[in-house]
Amino acid sequence: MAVIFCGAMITDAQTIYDPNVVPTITSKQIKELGQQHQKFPSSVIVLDFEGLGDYDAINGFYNGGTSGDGYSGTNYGIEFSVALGIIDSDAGGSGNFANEPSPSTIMFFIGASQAQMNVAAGFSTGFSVFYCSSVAGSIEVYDGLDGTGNLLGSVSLPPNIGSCTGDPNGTYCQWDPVSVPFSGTAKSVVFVGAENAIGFDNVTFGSITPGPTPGVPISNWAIFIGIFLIGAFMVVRFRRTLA
Ligand SMILES: [Ca+2]
Ligand SMILES: [Ca+2]
Ligand SMILES: [Ca+2]
Repeated sequence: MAVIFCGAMITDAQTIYDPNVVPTITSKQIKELGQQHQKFPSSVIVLDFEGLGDYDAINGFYNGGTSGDGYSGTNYGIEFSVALGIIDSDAGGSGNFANEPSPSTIMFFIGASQAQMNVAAGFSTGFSVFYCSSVAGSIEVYDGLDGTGNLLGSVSLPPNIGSCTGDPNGTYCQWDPVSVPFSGTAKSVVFVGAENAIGFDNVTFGSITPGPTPGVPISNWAIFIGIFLIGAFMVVRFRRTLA
């Protein structure tokens, strides 16, 4: 009996959705998460999944519609199927993860071994995302909707669950960036893995570099360098004036 009990505990600990956690996050708090959008460059679209509910079917959240729980995000013309949003248990949800690239919501799937994303208007250049997985997975990009047509590009995703810690709880704690460069126009992306065992965040279009993680103040550095250059220019001008 003890062995079976121990095995069950390990299994629970290694899934993204933890059924033993009772979510406490309120609808108001979920909407506030959605309003705290990361500052991404306007030339790229980043789906950070913030504003989705806990264990919430994404559906038309990014397509002018609603998620399963009735939330709405920006209308990017992107429709998801099978995929769910889930919120970190440290933020009041039921997600067993940490260090997610944009707190506190990620995308995962359950009840199937893959999830899909359709972009009816098509997209080009490339596609990138952060992932964390306890199983081998892959991402496939197709030129037809629903994973049909020609395979334009793919990337395999080795397990990377690691033995890290963070924020302060969560087994799925290591997030690696991957990109799928391709030529042509893509209309769907298929996320392949195993149910409840692979998570994604910061799905980024128009760039092969996924949206920056929090705590990387790229814009601050740009401001700092700008101030330095202006200061150096003024010193040079001042010295010339004296001369
Ligand atoms: Ca977190
Ligand atoms: Ca956590
Ligand atoms: Ca996120």
